Amino acid sequence: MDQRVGITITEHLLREQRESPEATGAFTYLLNELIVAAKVISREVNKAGLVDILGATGDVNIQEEQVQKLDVFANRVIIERMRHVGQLCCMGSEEMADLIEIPPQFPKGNYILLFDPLDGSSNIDVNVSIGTIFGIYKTESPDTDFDFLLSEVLQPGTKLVAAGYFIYGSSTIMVYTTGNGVHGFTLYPSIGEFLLSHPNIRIPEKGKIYSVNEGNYRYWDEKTKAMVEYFKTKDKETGRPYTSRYVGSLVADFHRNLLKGGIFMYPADLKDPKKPAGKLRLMVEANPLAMVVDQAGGYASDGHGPVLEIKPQELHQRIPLYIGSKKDVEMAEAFISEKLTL
Ligand code: AHM
Ligand code: MG
Repeated sequence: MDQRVGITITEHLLREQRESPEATGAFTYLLNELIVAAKVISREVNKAGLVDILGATGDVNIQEEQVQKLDVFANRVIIERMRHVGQLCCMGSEEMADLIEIPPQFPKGNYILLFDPLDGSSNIDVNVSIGTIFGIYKTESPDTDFDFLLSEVLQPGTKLVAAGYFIYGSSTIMVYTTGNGVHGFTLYPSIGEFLLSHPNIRIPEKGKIYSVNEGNYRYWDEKTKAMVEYFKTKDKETGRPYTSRYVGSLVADFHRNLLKGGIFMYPADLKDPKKPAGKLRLMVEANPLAMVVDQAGGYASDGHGPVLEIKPQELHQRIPLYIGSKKDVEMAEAFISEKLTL
């Protein structure tokens, strides 16, 4: 067993900081504050059934989806907690159309925080795991000019300095990477601390699980249909058919496949002409999880190449996503490029 199992997230961050000669402590402070925000959200998620916090507000967000009360709460907690820490030059949230500027009364720093405050919102009301996803970029020269900031935010995932997620499930778990492996921490509610429970996570090279919303089958192109048929087809040698698992919370589906192996996909579909690239967002969902999976030995693709290498065109850009065990994602790519057919 790894000797470090049980150390607190703070100690872990400090150790990483000490190993990086140019570290100033700013980043450690930033992540620590994000962890506090996640603890507040976790507490609220856990008592969601007890108070009048479930259900929709009646508003529709910029993605034209129903806004849930907990979404609004989580978004507010992160923004209010993070805007005064002094390490950020701006933030971007799935729930907000534009970048979130740091108010003039607060100091600014070099980091950019992008987040999906509460992913899997359709599962809030039914006690299924939901989560918070985050990615952190750095800019060399922070500026207050909006256009400048947006151009700094639209960096490919290869430039992420950290990424991860919190999953509010049967326990609350934080998984993160700073480019030095992937580590998971479990929140012990009685002491209010995240303790290292999953050091150096490695995703199996090939899995046995495929995760996709198969209700969209009729909206897929023939290549996508063939790929899913492939995972369902019986073949002893390649370990097929795979098992189907789909919760409908990206964080939960991703986390399971990260630990057990497999592929999660949200392909492009013809369901909504306004969303031809599928549902998931590059900056706040795909890129952070792509960095995590990459650091764990897996792979994330948009069907044509690495997600991390996509140069974003806009803050809320959507992409098709294939993510998980390397061999399974490469198999999906082979179907999309028609190198493989059924
Ligand atoms: P959200 O961020 O508004 O919750 O939407 C993203 C979620 C993902 O968590 C999940 O993978 C996907 O939407 C599920 O979509 P669908 O219900 O179409 O299968
Ligand atoms: Mg989401």
